[in-house]
Amino acid sequence: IKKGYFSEKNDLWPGQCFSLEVKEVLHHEKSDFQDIVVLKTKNHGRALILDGIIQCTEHDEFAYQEMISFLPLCAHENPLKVLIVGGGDGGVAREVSKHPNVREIVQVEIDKKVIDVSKQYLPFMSLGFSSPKLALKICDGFEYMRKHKNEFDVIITDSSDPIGPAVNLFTTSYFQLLKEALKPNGIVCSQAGTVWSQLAHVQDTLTNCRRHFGTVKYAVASVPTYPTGQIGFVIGALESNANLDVPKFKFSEEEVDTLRLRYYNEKLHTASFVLPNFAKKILDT
Ligand code: AAT
Repeated sequence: IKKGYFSEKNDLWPGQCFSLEVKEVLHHEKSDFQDIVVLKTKNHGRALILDGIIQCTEHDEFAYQEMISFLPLCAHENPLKVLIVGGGDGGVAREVSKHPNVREIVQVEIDKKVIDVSKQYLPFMSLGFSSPKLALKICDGFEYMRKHKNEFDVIITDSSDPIGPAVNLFTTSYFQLLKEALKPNGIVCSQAGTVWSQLAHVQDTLTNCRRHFGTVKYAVASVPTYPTGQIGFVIGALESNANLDVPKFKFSEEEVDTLRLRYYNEKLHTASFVLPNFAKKILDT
């Protein structure tokens, strides 16, 4: 990557790519798991790129981190213990620690280098790691799930796309392990890609989740620097007919201000489950 434009080319979104104008390459290294780049961009602040795919940019990361965190947390009656799989930039830990009921957060990230790089270059994300509620583990999320049963109220999989180290985190067996790691009334939420260029992949992930969970839905968020400007989440509850789209916990207007919620609100929670017809047709059971 040089000065000029960084272009996010990948077969997951064939024939198109999003580009960011680069002011400076702040960091570039190869870890044991992936290629890690931090850019200073012209208009989007700093950006973290793993294996050529944009993980977050400073200016719009809040949309993704808030939605992947508060959709499952607020759909749950009382989320005391939360597991985050992935999320090496710290953004999801930052958001989860804002929920007043959460007492304990465990985070499992495979690549320590992503954490180190985020601490050095993305302090607005990595501040999540300083939460006193957080216990951070460096290991593969899939392996971790094998050893933990009946332990968590909410599990958030903030994973990279299904290539490289994250490939197992979208499979049926992963959702089975998630189910076993949950306490009764538990809820899971996973990064699940966009309906515009990956509808079949979104459908597969939903199908894999539906094999093990009683209620499974897909919710959308608008993130301009993710492919097609849209990303979605697969949300599953153990119980059937769970009302995932009606938040059980509501932030007061004061909390929205003091906790700096810039995207998530109660109406948006419900609205994010409403899908356009072409996607609804494929993704609803
Ligand atoms: N917070 C938004 C950014 C991400 S980060 C995805 C994280 O998942 C990375 O830190 C990566 O190292 C970690 N990861 C990948 N595989 C595993 C695994 N098997 N176990 C634990 N952690 C893992 C998501 C960006 C979404 C991009 C959408 N196009």
